[in-house]
Amino acid sequence: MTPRWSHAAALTGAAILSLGIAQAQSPELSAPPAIDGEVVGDHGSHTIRMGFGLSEGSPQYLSSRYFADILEQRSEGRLTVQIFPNSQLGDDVQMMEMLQTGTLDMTYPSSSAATSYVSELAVFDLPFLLPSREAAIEVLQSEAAQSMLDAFEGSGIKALAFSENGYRQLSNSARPVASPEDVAGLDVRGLTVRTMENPVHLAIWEALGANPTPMAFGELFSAMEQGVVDGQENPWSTILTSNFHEVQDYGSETRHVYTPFVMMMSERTWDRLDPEYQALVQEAARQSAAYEIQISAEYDDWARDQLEARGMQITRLDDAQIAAFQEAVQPVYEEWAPEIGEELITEIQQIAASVADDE
Ligand code: KDG
Repeated sequence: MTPRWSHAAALTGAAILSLGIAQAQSPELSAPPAIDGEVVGDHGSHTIRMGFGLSEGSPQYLSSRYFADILEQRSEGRLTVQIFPNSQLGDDVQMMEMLQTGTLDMTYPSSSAATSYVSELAVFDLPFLLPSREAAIEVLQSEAAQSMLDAFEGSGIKALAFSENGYRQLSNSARPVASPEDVAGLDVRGLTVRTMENPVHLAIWEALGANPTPMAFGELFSAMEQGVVDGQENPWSTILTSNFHEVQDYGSETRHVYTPFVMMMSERTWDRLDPEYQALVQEAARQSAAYEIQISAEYDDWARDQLEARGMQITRLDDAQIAAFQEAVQPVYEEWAPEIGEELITEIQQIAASVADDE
């Protein structure tokens, strides 16, 4: 049986105390797999600085710790990784630029933030494209996905692995949302929704009648707190680990987009590493991405239930309600499919359908 560990780091001590008996303190997450590869040769010492937007409690952070542990153990401490979460070093776009100039070694953005480097990544931004997590993971492990990672070559960025950001859900501070009409507002104004800085996401929320406002993730909490935006959309685990429920009373299980993360390194850093270190970095990235995907799935429903337990009113949508959202965002396909490439979309849909057929 896989060992399980109770992950208390997701919550501060104060938060744990304030939860009360009805709320579990942490999800039961699988422990990281044992680190068992050979120790690599001595090719000097390197400190690798890695920055990203999410917090210490997130599956992204926990799996990055595992990445750091693999490198450290298998290099006998010569390769160390310093992790800077919470957008401390910048937002996704800025950190990718820092990778290009060599002022940062690694970052871990949403694929949506990286479409200006590899336009094919925008396929993941299409709404309701990937019907199940199993289908999404099959796509992330496909040759088509590997070609997207390879396509970063020459950009100054070495893309190492895909992992799971997850199904994005709407949250807001204004009202319960069960339909596109609730987003648009009939007698009231449409919701102002923060989106990632990505044109397909803008198109989605325009099609739903919202006022989409692109913004960096690091600015989001205070923008919601100050009422600059009514809402945002992210996986439940991000909503919880970023404490968005403190400023968002309503959640809706829209699952409108499944976005991956891309673990990446500066090409300058990569080129400085001995080939044996490069192979270790690549292997550790794949292993930690697989672990991230596993614990992200474990985290997801737990996070939703936790949000509910902490007072967020969550609207679950039935098939007919989801279909209404799907219909409302149809114009996004009409506008963006030719840009992204009909062939690529069909290829991804076929990979996803092969999983649905197996089930
Ligand atoms: O660490 C990743 C975050 O910076 C960001 O990509 C999270 O999905 C995200 C968002 O909404 O910006």
